Amino acid sequence: MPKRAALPPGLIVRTGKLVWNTMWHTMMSQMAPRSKSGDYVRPESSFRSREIFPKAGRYRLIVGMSCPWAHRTLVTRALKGLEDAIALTIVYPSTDEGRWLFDAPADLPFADCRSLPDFYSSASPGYKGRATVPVLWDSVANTIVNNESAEIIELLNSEFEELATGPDLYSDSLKQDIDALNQKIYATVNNGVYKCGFAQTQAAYDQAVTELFATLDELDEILVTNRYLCGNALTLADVRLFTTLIRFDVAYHGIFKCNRRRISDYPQLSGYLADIYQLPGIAQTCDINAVKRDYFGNLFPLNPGGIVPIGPGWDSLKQPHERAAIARSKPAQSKPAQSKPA
Ligand SMILES: N[C@@H](CCC(=O)N[C@@H](CS)C(=O)NCC(=O)O)C(=O)O
Repeated sequence: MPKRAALPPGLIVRTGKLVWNTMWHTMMSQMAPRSKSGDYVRPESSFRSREIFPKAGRYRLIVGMSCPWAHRTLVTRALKGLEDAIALTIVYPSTDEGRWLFDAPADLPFADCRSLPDFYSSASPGYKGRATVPVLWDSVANTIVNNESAEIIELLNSEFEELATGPDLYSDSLKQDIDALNQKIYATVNNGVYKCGFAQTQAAYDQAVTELFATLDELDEILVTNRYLCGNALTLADVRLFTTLIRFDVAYHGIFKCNRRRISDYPQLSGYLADIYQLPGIAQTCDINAVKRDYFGNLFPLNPGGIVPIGPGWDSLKQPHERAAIARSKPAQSKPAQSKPA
């Protein structure tokens, strides 16, 4: 048989790059809208009501277990002791449709909804935005109350007082400190990890990764003297940081290239993470298999082979930590970070 002439390697590489880059940028802009300079820009949430009629069984949270924004609401629900008062529906990502799917929609009003986008359109006909988790659903008014995690956790903290057993996580005396920290942590850490992972230019990645680790370094410093970010009491600022930190070594370090250091390399942040993980009810809100499966298995443009890496696990979070000693030995100090624009 005559041998067929091999294609020149240069041609294969150039064609492969052209096809892949075109596909990659198209898929990335679907998954992660970006600015002209290639920075990831998270879309605004659409449902922003703050009207709550606190009654056990009236409200339901819809969450995906891998999502750090939804996880904030689960952690707050647990810290406030609202598990029995506020129901839960878990959705799962479809592997090839880029949307959340219901496993058993029967406990929701639109029983024929298979996916979260269907649910959003049934709840709000004509809705054109993204169908994101978390969702706070009002089963009496049959409406989506709010789909912005930052606001849902404030509502869970303050509007369910008659039903809640947990402490105030956003007290008036700490509000200013909490807000200042939140602003910086949102821009550079919570959303910062996504800015690293979804960057479409080297410059956008370089900036995001530099800001991310600058903030982590600063937070580690604060935690030398403070058990929690604002002192000895846990607040919503900790809730918001926790759900990013717990995914960091397992997912963001690899898939989002946040790899200057791991959280387990930070002397304070590592113990702080274990401290919060070990608080009553919190470990039950954490699902490492969902985190690995969804980040590595479902963000196709970032991991086309879908291979899920073996490590690391969360065993270190179950080990004893010394954080309580900080509260005993030192007066609480609040050191709000200087806020910078995103
Ligand atoms: N601003 C929202 C963001 C929530 C968000 O981006 N959730 C992601 C999962 S981690 C989602 O549901 N994405 C589906 C989509 O964008 O279509 C919040 O904090 O509540």
